[in-house]
Amino acid sequence: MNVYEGKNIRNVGIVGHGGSGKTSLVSAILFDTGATTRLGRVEDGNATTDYDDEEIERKITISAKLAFCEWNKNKINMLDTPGFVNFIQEARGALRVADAAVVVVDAVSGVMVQTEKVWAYAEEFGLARLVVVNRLDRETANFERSLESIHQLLGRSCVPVQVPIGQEKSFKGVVDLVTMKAYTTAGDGSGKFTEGPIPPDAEGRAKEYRDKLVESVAESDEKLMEKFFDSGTLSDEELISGLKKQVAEAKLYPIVYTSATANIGIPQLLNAIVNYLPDAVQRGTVTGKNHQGAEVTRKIADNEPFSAFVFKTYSDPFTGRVSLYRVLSGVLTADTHPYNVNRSVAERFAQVATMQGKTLVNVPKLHAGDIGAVAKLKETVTGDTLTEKGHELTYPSVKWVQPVISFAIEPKSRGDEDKISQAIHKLMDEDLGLGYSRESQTKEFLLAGQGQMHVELAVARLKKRYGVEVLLHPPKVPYRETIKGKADVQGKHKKQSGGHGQYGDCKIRMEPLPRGGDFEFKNEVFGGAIPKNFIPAVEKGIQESRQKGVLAGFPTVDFRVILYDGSYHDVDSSEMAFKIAGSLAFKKGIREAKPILLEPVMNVEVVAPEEFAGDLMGDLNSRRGRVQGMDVRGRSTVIKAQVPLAEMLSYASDLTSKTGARGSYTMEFHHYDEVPAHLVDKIIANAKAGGHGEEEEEG
Ligand SMILES: Nc1nc2c(ncn2[C@@H]2O[C@H](COP(=O)(O)OP(=O)(O)OP(=O)(O)O)[C@@H](O)[C@H]2O)c(=O)[nH]1
Ligand SMILES: [Mg+2]
Repeated sequence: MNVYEGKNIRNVGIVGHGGSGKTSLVSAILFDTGATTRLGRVEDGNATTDYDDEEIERKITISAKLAFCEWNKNKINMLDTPGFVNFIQEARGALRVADAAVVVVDAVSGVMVQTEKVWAYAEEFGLARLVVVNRLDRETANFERSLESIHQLLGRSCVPVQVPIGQEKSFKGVVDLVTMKAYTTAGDGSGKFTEGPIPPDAEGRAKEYRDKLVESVAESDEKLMEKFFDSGTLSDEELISGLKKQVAEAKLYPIVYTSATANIGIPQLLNAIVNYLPDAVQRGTVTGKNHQGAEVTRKIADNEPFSAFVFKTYSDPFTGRVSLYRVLSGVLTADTHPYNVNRSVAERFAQVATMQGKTLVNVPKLHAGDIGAVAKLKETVTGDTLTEKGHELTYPSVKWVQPVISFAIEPKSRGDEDKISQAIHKLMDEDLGLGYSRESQTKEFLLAGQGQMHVELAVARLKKRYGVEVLLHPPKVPYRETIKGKADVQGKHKKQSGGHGQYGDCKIRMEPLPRGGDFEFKNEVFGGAIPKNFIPAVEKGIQESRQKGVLAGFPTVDFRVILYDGSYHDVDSSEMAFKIAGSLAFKKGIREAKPILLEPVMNVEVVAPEEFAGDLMGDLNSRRGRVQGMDVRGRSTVIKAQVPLAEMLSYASDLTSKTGARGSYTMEFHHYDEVPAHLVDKIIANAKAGGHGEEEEEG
């Protein structure tokens, strides 16, 4: 393995919708550049970057992986990322450290939901982008249609720098619109190709798109524009340098065409990466913070003190704990003594290395801009900064989105709670999209993640790695109780037989508040019927008892209490006695005021290919959902609906099986609504069986 300086390194995040062929492209690249001797295949479980058991079993990428190749005296670091919605945050994490995004689009289905999402991530980080239209060998793959979808959803700044020669079964190469030469593959999967004149059947299209390319490049630069108007064209040098500049500035996004599994167009893709995408030092500087929290910039250069950002740590069955980092300044050698600024500890590097899929590859040194790997660091976790001692700074960690779905977990064997919590926290160190908490109302432990598969995977890993087994339950729905009518009641607590007695007496009115009104307490006692110092005790009694409603033990909300009268005893009255009186009045009053159950209703947005729209709307209706609208986004349909949470608990897996994993959804809380009468008894019975229900009455 040669050593490369930053100007000869490209760091690319390979991102795109699930199944567009990212992992297969990495395999083809590694094979064509001689890094592997066999073309790895996702199907056969031997793709270099899909090596985890769970990935091989599911045939999808679950976490971002590093691989690298050497091409035309440059090194390309590739971060292969997942496209499946549950793991899409991994793509964002990878783009955080990449200099460019290679956005893979399926030639058959065009731009899909996750394509748009990763595009937005690249936008957020201001990254250069190269669009790869892959799977062009497939039936119904189509050059024009895929371009239309790209233009419609990613914008008109995406411009072909190639046109394909043939498509579907007859796809056999590409015409480069800069050199205006044809690159035709041998057709045996070897990746070998011949350079030659443009075949007659591709000539018309090549000329048309060459003109469009020249125009696009000229349009975005004043000087080139002038030249273009004067002479009607640009020289090849002007075209290349103009293109390069505008790609680096994220103003133009070149499009290339491939088939990963048939190994077509791969060397030309590599040329595009090396020729057009920015190198590892091109952005010049990075910004971090010093000990005082002030911003400091550091040059991405070899002659600066060493610093690196750890963008991922994970446990690997082969090497143990692995940390991936990007060297942002200085040169890392065996003599460097890295210091973890976030944890304030020195870390010992067992090796200077990089990662080829699951294999650690030692290198003599890593220059500023390069990406490396190290095994078995003791303290370092994702998001930490390593520097030379005396030159400390921290780089901003990437923020992960909140989990979207949570499940109640229960240890299989009692007494495992502590072990489970420790193991979960270890998982969370490497997976920032997980969450763990205790629900205060139901007292359940909740494991939260980006989707059902994400949470199930975490449970599988708990067992495999840490030997702890948990049962996964859907979380309990946080129902509420409220009243529909009014009440006027008395709560009297009196015990005056022998010794010090107890006496508290209050009269209250109750009335409903609008949804979201929670609770109000009004004091209208006149003339000292209840002494002032006991009035807060009445309110406290009501506050405490409303936490467990009278129907099924859910918190009671959206009502007002007006305390208007009562009586007291000079000796026997106490705060405690008035608290109990308040609680008695509450329970009596609620029963009189027509108590009802409320359930959370969610805003749900489902995205799926249009052929599923009818079926999915019917399904949402059968879940008591109210469909509020339908939209078309590319070739996908977006359905918006409001659905009770109780009906959505198994939606993730139902949607996957209904759409063959091509649908996805998001869901967030919207409002509480009354539970329909025919469901009330069942919910009350369930709640009581599950330990909810009324408490013993005091006093
Ligand atoms: N015909 C054809 N099939 C392809 C091509 N590229 C990938 N595939 C197949 O498409 C499927 C998905 O490919 P992957 O490489 O796993 O896709 P991915 O983008 O890595 O998927 P995720 O990791 O789940 O996001 C596999 O069955 C591949 O064999 C291609 O160019 N042509
Ligand atoms: Mg993959």
